[in-house]
Amino acid sequence: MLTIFERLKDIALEIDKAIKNEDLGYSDQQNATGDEQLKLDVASDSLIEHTLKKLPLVHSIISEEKEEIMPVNPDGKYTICYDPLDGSSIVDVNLSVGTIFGIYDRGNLSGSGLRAAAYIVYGPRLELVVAVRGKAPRHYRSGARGLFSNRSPIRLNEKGKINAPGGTQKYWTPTHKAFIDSLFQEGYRLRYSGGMVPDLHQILLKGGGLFSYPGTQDRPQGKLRMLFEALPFAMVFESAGGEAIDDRGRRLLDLNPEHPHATTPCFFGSKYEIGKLREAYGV
Ligand code: FDP
Repeated sequence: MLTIFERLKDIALEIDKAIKNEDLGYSDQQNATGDEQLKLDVASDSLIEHTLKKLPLVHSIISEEKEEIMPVNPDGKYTICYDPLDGSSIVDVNLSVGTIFGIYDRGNLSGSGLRAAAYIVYGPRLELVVAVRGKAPRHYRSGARGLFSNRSPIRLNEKGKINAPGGTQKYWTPTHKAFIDSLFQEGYRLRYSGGMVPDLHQILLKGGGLFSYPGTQDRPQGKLRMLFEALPFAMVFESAGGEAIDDRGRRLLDLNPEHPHATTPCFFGSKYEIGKLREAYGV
């Protein structure tokens, strides 16, 4: 696993360079779900693919940008699912974006098969967070002490102060709207950039809070993809002492996606906020 994490640092540096220096416009391609792709999406995707394909441990890879699973090495142990550039709708306005990785046992693309998770934040500084089952996530940041100096592990407090509510508000259910309002009434502050990686990263580093992307009238199964987004972050939150559940109160890490691009309503937070959510939703 350490070999894989080392390569993620190389990937972080290369994509960061591309974000800072290359064309931010659209390509003439669409991804697996029909979204227009940025040139940066395409470039990040192929960079990650080429880097991961060189690792003997990797059995196969799946990109959020592609439909198919790509075989790499028949003797490899892991299938790596990745979202090469999450938050691409805000990269043109110079907000932070990220890359997410879920490292699964080969042949077991589900919460129980997830062995490790990682994400990169491309912000004013370059950051990498890695989590393996049962250990507090480790956080690396570029800076004076080195490109990725080791920092203290991430631990969430019992209760936070941030509320990051995703999804189109006019399509929220009355239950969800009442719940989000109740957090604001309690004094929670709105922090939502529209990029899953920086929004969740902020909650993790500031000690807690809630990020929600519920099922809505227009998207009953939510927007965020299980293999590439929701499950990797569920592992990071649980390893940091928080929780990650769906709208039926199930741990995200207990879910089995029906297909690689399946989405799920999802909620990530510290214990207190997830407890409040369970009460409000009755789950
Ligand atoms: P984007 O479409 O820009 O790639 O992955 C999807 C995502 O961004 C997340 O990063 C983000 O949290 C979410 O969509 C934002 O969706 P809304 O605009 O519906 O809030």
